[in-house]
Amino acid sequence: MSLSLIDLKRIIKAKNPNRYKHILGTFETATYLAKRHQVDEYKCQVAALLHDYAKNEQLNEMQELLKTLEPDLLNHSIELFHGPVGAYLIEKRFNIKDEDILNAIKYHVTGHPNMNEVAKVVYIADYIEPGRKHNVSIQRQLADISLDMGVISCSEGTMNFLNSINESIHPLTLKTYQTLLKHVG
Ligand code: DGI
Ligand code: FE
Ligand code: FE
Ligand code: FE
Repeated sequence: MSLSLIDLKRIIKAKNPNRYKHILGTFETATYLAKRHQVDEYKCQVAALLHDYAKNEQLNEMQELLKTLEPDLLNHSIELFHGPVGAYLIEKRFNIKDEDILNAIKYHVTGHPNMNEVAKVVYIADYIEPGRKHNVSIQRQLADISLDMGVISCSEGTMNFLNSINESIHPLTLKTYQTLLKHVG
């Protein structure tokens, strides 16, 4: 892969100026977690920089893409759209074929029961990066000990939040939580 992190940062800053601080925070946290848990640092960094790439895409354009990519998602919250749409656009526009990177982006909102270590790093980093206003100290502590426990705690936090605002939980969010909980036993 030939994309440098510096080029990627420039591209992302121009495309998502209002999200850039959050994206840099996610990048720094992903770098830290990758080192800490010996996960491929470059893949985590690229996925972290690109994870919210589709966040400011037009809703109707995302819906149009999802009709072929993932029609079932159209029955769920629009908040979930930018994961799969982002992965699709990144493959097309940057010619990134690495499945670890693409899956980390695709599943960064809901998680996935079979997510690998790169996806876990990005999922957690997105939730605990320094700019997050809500209390994430438990998630930070657990992610330091184990990526599985970090994911469990982040998905639990997300589900609590969704319950508090009466928002429905996507099956993948629940399945991620349940499956990883079984793993750590
Ligand atoms: O894009 P970000 O704001 O950085 O964070 P994100 O992509 O992790 O989450 C975006 C939103 O999606 C957040 O407000 C919570 C929401 N979300 C996460 N999982 C679910 C969900 N919304 C619903 N309805 N169901 C879910 O399972
Ligand atoms: Fe996101
Ligand atoms: Fe998230
Ligand atoms: Fe994010």
